[in-house]
Amino acid sequence: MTGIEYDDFLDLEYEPSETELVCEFTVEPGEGMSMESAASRVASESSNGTWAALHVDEDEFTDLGAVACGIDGDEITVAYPADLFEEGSMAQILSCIAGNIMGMKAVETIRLEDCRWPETIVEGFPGPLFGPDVATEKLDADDRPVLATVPKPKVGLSTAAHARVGEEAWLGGVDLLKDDENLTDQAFNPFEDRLAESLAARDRAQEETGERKDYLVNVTGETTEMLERVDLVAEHGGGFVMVDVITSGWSAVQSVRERAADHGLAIHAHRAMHAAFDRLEYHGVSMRVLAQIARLCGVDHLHTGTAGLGKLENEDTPGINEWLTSDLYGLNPVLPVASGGLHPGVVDQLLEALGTDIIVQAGGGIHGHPDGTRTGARALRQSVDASMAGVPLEEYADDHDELATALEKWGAETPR
Ligand code: RUB
Ligand code: CA
Repeated sequence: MTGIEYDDFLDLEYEPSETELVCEFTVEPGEGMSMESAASRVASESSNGTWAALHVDEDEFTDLGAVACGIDGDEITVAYPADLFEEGSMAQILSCIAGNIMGMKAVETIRLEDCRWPETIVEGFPGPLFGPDVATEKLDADDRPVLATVPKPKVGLSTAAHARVGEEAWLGGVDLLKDDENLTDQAFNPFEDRLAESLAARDRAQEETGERKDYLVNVTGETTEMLERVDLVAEHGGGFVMVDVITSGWSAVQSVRERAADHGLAIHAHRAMHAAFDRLEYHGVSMRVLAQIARLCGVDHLHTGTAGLGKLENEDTPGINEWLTSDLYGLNPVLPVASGGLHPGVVDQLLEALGTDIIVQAGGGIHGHPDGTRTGARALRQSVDASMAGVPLEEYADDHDELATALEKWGAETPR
């Protein structure tokens, strides 16, 4: 018989092996609890322990206990044996490393900050089908950032108005039209009508500009419904689907990844609700970890913020983007999306901060242009061209009126 108690899970001498999943947490222990006890309880509750001491027969038991192996100020390190995890199930992994421990009284607060994923776990996941290759495989963006827009107002436009806004933006120079997170299949703009009309507009815009264009249609819904929508996108000749990955859940994302691959579709991941997990610095799950999960599950594009240049709070956009494109046992990289309050006047700063291997996505920053959507799209494209050529925006605006008007309206300010 071997005993399992909450305090058995601490070993500060322990060196995690290459095959273990290693997680970093920020922890504030519960009242009257030492950091050592809190760390041990985190390792226990997230693997095979519970509050009561247990006794098991070793012949009938595989020891899958995690080890709290590091404490550094308010940070703890926990190593998990790979056999604790079911192959290819993100839901199961998260039920361990971000499950009960998020609410246990032994900690006042706890935030999962970072993971080191071993090859054994990574192998169980597909990763992105395309990633940054969409720029050349599905679009004509080559070395410049891919440009995208989301029609605003984000809900309420009729199907015809939505497609018309998209067509104007494509004609002005953006590559991708994107639905917003809360536009799915509502009465004012039904999914299949929108899909058909928007793709017809895309075809006209491609014909007129000679550039490949595409549509990020939001397939988010109940999982079976979502898979049917993925099929419809393929039937109608679309090249991408968009999914609200946090609100849909990772199992649904995994199902979409499988179905999208059957059709050769790329997945654009919107992250609405991520801030419920990552906005607080002392509790929840970091955006960095959410991004890691998204890459494993196989999205091609992921919103990671604007390095503080937009309307929303951002956690370490450059660091997250670097992780998304770093080497991970041969898994394809993810193309990061900068979005939320962007306009032509901040594009030079954005590319300076994040490089050019990104999607630059602007809604209000295009449709709010005083001369309308097509002109707004031109202005955005001009700001990218100027930045790529190393020409200051003000100077480029001397002979580019669309950009000049945008700069007059918004300057280089970060909106709130
Ligand atoms: C863009 C917009 C998107 C956000 C999501 O509109 O609201 O939903 O980019 O945020 P606009 P994030 O360009 O008018 O601000 O990309 O940070 O997840
Ligand atoms: Ca590129």
